[in-house]
Amino acid sequence: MNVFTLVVFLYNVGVAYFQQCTVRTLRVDADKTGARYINGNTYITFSNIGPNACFNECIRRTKCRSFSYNSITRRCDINKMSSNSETDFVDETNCVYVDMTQYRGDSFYDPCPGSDSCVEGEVCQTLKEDTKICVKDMKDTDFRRIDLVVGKTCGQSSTNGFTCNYAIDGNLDTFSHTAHTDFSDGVNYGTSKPYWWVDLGNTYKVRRVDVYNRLEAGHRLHNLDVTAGKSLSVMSLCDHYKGRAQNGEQVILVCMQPIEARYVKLQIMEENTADNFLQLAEVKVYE
Ligand SMILES: [Ca+2]
Repeated sequence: MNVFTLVVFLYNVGVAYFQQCTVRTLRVDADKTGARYINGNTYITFSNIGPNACFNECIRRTKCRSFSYNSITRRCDINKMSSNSETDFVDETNCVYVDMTQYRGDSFYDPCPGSDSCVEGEVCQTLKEDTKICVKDMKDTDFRRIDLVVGKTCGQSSTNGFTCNYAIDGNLDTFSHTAHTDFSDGVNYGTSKPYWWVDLGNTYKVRRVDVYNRLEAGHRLHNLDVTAGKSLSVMSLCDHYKGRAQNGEQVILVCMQPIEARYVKLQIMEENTADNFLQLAEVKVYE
């Protein structure tokens, strides 16, 4: 059997389009299983991210031609080349290889079709209005994490059982949880666009925010604005996440440009939809 014609279900990316009560699910298939691509000129490795985050990190970089993903170690290698030569692979259990050629330029998969829009060393970002921009690519080691611990001042639009602190307690099993204006308990929970914010305690040049999604009902994370600023009344857009996310997904949001900020805020920008809760397992902020 030719392994390259073997279609193996890899994962649902979790992007669901609701159109006239029908749901279209984005689906990606592995081109090779049980193997890792070793000659692809890997230029970024991401640690501890989900498979759809790995897909997204690749598709957003126009020079990314393939990726290898290990579902146990959660290691994601994105590569400048693709291959169908057996000698370019080594056996690795729980690892899949995906050739991006088939997805590149297809607007259903590719947020920034038009492969010449960004050059090597840049990442394509899609703004809310579907405007595309190219920003400088950054590696994990280019960022420094700002300490966020329980005790930092935080807030959220409303609370359904779990306060804002659960998003900065260092435990991926706990999560903050807003309520919803459509709750039938008669309580006014304020805005129908739920939000969460944290006071970093000092001013930093915020450049990246990682959102770790709740392990259940992960689809609720979508249409998310990440903003930062010196006060909650003067915030600038860092990045926007369309979603929807998967359970437990780590969503990496790199700011279009560094933002001098003491506050970071996350807000779902959609009103009056059912199931409109903001629930955050962890939030990590980087400068
Ligand atoms: Ca937590």
